[in-house]
Amino acid sequence: MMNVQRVVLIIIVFMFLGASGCKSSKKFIASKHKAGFHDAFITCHQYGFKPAEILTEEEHKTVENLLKNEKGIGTGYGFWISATNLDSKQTYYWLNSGRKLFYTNFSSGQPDNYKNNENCLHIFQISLGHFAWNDMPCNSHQRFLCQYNEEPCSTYEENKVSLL
Ligand SMILES: [Ca+2]
Repeated sequence: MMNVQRVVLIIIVFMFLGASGCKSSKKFIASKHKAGFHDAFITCHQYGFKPAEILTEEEHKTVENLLKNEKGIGTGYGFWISATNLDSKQTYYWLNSGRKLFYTNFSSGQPDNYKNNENCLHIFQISLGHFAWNDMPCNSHQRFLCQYNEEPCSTYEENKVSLL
């Protein structure tokens, strides 16, 4: 009987945790300051985040909604995402996971490797509220995106977000 009560209690606790939404979910944040591609992503790690990887159309829309609310960004304004083709095969991959790009959302005519000097990707505003990807020189200074898994039962990440 004691064991049955214990099992019921455990089930109730798990139901409560599930109902309260204590599941991690991927979140994106935009830096306030600008940096070169590699410095940008070192900064993500230094703050306990990971470089942002946009893996699906849904995630692209999530980023778009985040950036729409950024003040003072005009057409052409960009944020580093963590893809580069600085590898021996010159194929684009995500810096953090090493995965090749499957989903992409390039602007028309991009990537063009302009002047044979563009090996890092950013997302930029092509028209009001709409964003697309483009390759840029890795040493150009841009704002950048990091990601983290939100743990709704903790305020730790929210506290860090204000520092970036
Ligand atoms: Ca380009």
